[in-house]
Amino acid sequence: MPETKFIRPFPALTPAQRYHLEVYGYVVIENTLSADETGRLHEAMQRLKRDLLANDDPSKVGVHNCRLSANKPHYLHFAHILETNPAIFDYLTHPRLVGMAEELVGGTVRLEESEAVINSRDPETDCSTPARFGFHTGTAPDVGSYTENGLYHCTFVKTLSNLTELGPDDGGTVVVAGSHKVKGDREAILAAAYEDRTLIHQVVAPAGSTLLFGEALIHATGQIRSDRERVIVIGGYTPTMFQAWNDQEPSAEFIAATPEHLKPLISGSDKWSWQQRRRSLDTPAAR
Ligand SMILES: O=C(O)CCC(=O)C(=O)O
Repeated sequence: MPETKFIRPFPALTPAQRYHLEVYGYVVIENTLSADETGRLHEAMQRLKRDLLANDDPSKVGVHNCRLSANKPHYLHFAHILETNPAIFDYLTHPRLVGMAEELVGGTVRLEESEAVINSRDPETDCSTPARFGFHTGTAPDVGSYTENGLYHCTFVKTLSNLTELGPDDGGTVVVAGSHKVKGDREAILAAAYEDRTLIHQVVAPAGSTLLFGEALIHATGQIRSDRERVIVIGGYTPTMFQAWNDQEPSAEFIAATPEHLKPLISGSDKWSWQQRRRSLDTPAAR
């Protein structure tokens, strides 16, 4: 029987995972994806890379409405991967991962963007000096965040899953821990973090793990110092009444072909019928 309802766990995080998210602004959940799911996704990304690079201009919308928004020999950034492969669609609609995003948003979500990065060591990297990073945010404390039941929520959330193993030299995402709650001058926060680097946390996790964070947290791509290629896939989620990222609205044909029970997630069709969902810190995770 085909699915008719989109059932996802709530709350998706254990109290300890929720507390970690509260304090640091992110949590890494290991092995959210099976080896099979990780392998399918890795293969899908390698195929997409080949197909896009075969285009005359990979920055123009090409393979299944996807494009390369950065195209350097050591760094490829893919925008709007949603429509490219069933493995990627399954990732972006993965009930547990969507449940994790809903928990941080504090209610039902729509897909806001779908991206990926394939990168390797930048030949310019000077491994003898401490790394500097391209730190950024997608929203800000207060503007994009609020508190319910004493817990932090953010209206722009990412699930970022690594398809390759990330050791300490493999360039996992870096974040300035706790910056999701700190209103104030970005440069001052960064100066503090570079002075005390224990404030900069880096994702180190087995392939198939997921970093969940809100975009008010200051974050960046880590620095690869090893010879390993890094492959990550990214889902962005917002409350249902928000818009997709620029040029990441799914095509009408793709929405028409999406199973009914997943249409609101993909298209944002629930709009202002947003349903808030609240938990308390001590609520056990649903399985
Ligand atoms: O490449 C990464 O690890 C970070 C990706 C990122 O900055 C983002 O999704 O906003």
